[in-house]
Amino acid sequence: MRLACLAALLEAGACGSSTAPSSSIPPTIPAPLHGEVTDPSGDAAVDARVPVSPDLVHATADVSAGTVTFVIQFVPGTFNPQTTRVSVVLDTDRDGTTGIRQGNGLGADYGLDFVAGSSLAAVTRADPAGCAAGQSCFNAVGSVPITMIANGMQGSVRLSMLGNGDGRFNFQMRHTCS
Ligand SMILES: [Ca+2]
Ligand SMILES: [Ca+2]
Repeated sequence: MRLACLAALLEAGACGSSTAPSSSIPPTIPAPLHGEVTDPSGDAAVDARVPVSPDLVHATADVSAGTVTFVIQFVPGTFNPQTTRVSVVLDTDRDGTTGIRQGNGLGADYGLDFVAGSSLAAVTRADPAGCAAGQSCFNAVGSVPITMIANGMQGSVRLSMLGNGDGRFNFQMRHTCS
């Protein structure tokens, strides 16, 4: 996946913030998980193709009932519902040696490509063997709808589309331009 204009790099683990389940919750039902990352405002790289570069400032990932929901927000006035794209890579097994190695050691097993103009986010699965052979590193496994929100967008993906993990994963997010 070519990253046209790198404006922000966020990373976080969607785990750790939940408290121990109370005795009224059966232990077989995982507590909801929440991950949150922030990025400085005013650091968006200038891109000549768009009048205003989207400036990513905040993203959350919430896992509940077998679904992970990403909410991505920009500095007011910088999100463009026609051209803004956000690429997310997910290390769903939290193992840097599996998937596609990222610069910081994260081993991306799945990807999400939020394309605001299409109102869809493509879901992709890493193909380390194909990638090593010079072919595609991520292959499409489906897509999910994007919902526009104030100054951003959100989308939800069933964990069954992401290898049926337990909902604990590390992720990185990059703003790109379409
Ligand atoms: Ca930013
Ligand atoms: Ca991995």
